[in-house]
Amino acid sequence: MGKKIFKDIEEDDSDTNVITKSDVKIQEPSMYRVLLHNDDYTPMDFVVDILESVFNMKHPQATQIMMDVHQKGVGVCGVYTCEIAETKVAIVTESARKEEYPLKCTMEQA
Ligand code: TYC
Repeated sequence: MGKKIFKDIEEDDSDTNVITKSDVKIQEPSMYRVLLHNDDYTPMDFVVDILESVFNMKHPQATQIMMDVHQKGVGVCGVYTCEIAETKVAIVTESARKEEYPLKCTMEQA
């Protein structure tokens, strides 16, 4: 998990090992979709507020995504690195539980 850097050490005839810039390969971090799930009890306005405050959406997009989830059952709020996705899932879940709403937020590898 996270960033892995592989360095190939080039041997040459001299006494030193040289790492050239082109030998440093960076593996891109895995990305995760954060999903919101529909339920019958969480108010629509609360879901729109979450999409605006946690996922930085403007009101029209937040309303669209909320309605999508309401009608289809599940929808993507955004795609993030693992730690950021985990944090957003935790913030959404804690905010909902504080209000005693059953809103479910999960993540899956993209
Ligand atoms: N279905 C909810 C209602 O009618 C609204 C809702 C939308 C709930 C999206 C959760 O992820 C959700 N109040």
